[in-house]
Amino acid sequence: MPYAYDDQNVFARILRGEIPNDTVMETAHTLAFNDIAPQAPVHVLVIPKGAYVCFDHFAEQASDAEIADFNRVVGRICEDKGLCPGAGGEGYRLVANSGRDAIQEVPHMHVHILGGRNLGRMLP
Ligand code: D5M
Repeated sequence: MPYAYDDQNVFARILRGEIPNDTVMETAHTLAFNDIAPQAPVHVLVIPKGAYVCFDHFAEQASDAEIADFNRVVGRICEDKGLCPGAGGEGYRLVANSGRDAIQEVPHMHVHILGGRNLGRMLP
């Protein structure tokens, strides 16, 4: 079944400049901005500019250039925020809620970068 993308979702509207965002980084294929309801001292959302509903849609149908760009933005933000455990930081968590069971609120693929505090165990 083809993926159905709702172009009225809030991140599509941010990408069209219809609603403001607190931009952290922008590249040709990717936008990163602070979450409106931060759950940690660092809570950045990274989204592709392309119309992808969820992680698997992006992973399967985005170009290599889009995927590489997206991953580099995630890595650079972690680095800029001083989170990278390999470089003296205390670490971070990446979350990509996808679909109903994950309670994905916004149907435009996004990764949460969470850090700046002990995030606790996610799995028992
Ligand atoms: O998470 C969707 C996330 O998107 C949630 O943490 C709130 C955030 N959000 C919603 N609207 C905005 C705007 N306008 N700016 C910034 N952040 C926003 P999910 O993984 O879909 O449950």
